Amino acid sequence: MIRLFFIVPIFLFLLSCSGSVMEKQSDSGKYTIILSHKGKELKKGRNSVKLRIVDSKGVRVEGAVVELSPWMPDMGHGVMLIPEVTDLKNGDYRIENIFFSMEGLWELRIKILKGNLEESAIFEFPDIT
Ligand SMILES: [Cu+2]
Repeated sequence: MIRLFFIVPIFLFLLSCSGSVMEKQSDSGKYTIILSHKGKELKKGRNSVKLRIVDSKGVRVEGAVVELSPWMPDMGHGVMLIPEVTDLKNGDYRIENIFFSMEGLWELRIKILKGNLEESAIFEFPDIT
């Protein structure tokens, strides 16, 4: 029983180290966005991620309109391909066809629209290869 108290934190720590789970507050702090993906890192080419969106009370944000766009800040460009968003319900959203066209620093710029609230967040990926 005691062993679980050690194993669970170590597991979560390893998970966050491998880059497969990232967490960000939206600009106003109203939402927390948890981004996860399979495998260790996002790569040049097409990628998929899952977003979980929760509000400040920890309630999952269901039925939002989620938009995501890859952006390369150093060169001031995005990509032509528009990522595909699927609402998985329960505050989870799957995003496919996230295309990084070249190596380097990329941002994933996220917009979340629900009711008359528009929140945004940026996840950074410094070393896409
Ligand atoms: Cu570029």
